[in-house]
Amino acid sequence: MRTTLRGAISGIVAAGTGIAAAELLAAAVRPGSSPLVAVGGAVIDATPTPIKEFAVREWGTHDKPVLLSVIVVVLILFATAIGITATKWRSATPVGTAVLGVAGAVAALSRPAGTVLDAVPAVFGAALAGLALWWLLHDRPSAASDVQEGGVDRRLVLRLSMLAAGAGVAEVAGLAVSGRRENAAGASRQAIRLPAAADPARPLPNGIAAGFTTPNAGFYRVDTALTVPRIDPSAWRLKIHGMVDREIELSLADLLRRPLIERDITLNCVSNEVGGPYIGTARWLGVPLAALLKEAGVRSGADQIVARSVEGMTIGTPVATALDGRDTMLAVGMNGEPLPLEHGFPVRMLTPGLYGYAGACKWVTELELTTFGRFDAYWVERGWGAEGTVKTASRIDKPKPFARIPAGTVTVAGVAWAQRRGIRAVEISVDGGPWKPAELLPTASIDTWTQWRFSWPATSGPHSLAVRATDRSGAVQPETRATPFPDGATGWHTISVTVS
Ligand SMILES: Nc1nc2c(c(=O)[nH]1)N[C@H]1C(S)=C(S)[C@@H](COP(=O)(O)O)O[C@H]1N2
Ligand SMILES: [Mo]
Repeated sequence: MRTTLRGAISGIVAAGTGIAAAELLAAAVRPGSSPLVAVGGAVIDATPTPIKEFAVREWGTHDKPVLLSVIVVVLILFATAIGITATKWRSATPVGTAVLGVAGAVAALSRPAGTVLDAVPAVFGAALAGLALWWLLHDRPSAASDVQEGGVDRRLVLRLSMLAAGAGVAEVAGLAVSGRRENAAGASRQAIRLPAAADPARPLPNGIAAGFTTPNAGFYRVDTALTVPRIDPSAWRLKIHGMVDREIELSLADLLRRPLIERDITLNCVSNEVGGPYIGTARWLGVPLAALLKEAGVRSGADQIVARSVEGMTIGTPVATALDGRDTMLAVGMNGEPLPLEHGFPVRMLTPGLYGYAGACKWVTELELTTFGRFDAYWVERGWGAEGTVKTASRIDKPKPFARIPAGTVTVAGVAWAQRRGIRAVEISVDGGPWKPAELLPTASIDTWTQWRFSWPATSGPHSLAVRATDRSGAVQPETRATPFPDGATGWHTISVTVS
């Protein structure tokens, strides 16, 4: 029993030492090569779509801390097992830590932007963990016995404390180094002065209700990036290449010298459930993509723009959606500020009428003109629809589901959206009764959501409220429930309330 405990603690402390050292090395010399983050990224990419869906639905933006915690727990269990095994069988030390090192290295190399150098921290950390475990368990003069009366192994306790202290220092130093880098990225973002738009957004019409524009801090975030990419804006470049007559390479300064447009646009995620929160409207500032593509000269036959981001995401957008007159842009500003780091700083794509996974690549560094036949982007490879056209949908925001409200006139309110088509009508059905028109509030454009409200004479008792929208082509939002996979949820948002 005592031997088991000795092995378990030694395994955990040795692994902790190796991991802390690897994280410090990664933070110091090669940001983005953190083994924990690489393993997390590999897990995300390998996770089957239904589980990803579940994670996004259940944990939203917290899916990443949840994943990192799971990885740490698995590491602790593995380290415990290595330590215990090593007390009986010495070769468990090199074998076990080598497995860790190889796993970390493979994860690092599997990252889309991964190079051999990215595998170095994992290999270094695993080697250190192996040496530490050897030192703890096997490095003792065979004759000597340090086990005191009471059973405390002084030598082991001393070595464990030294390693734990060293790991603690390495961990703190690693966090400090990456913290400094984050602050530097934040500072260079704040130093950016965005030029005024050559073609500004129209002022929002009178009568728009509070909540039309989503503040940046409250804007939903969906991406596979375990850590937010920190791009140095002065080193950032965008390359437009592939099926073009002339390759183009632009710096941020080049981009900001061009005439900018400013537009109110609603962005939503294909993973949004009926009634879900992954939608927001912002005032975006950016460079129209059409002009850039014309300069590059898109070759005939090219029907897909593959946007690549600094951390290796690929998002495929139809060429037609950049050239058909809509405000597809390379966005640099969001609600009067440079793009927040989480939302793609310094530059992201934005395509009105397409879900984010099909038109809104964040941290973009490359646009490749190609064909849908030749290349499947990240989500398409995982079974999501290649087209990504936003479906007409609507949501009840007030009252909240299961609210208890007093009888009398109740204002039911919410939003409806069908970017590129616009909303013609919103209707409410109480308790499955006839559809009654809601009042539409003024809106900014067909690319934004439309707010609506409905005066409901509420009588006491339990009630259900359902909403449906009709777009300006006359198509009514279908009742049939569909899951977000593979091309967006359908069905009417329905809530239950109790009127007293
Ligand atoms: N680089 C990168 N861009 C990305 C993603 C991603 O995972 N990585 N996710 C896309 C998806 S699925 C959506 S819905 C939008 C979300 O944008 P937001 O986080 O700014 O709201 O970003 C898109 N752009
Ligand atoms: Mo999304």
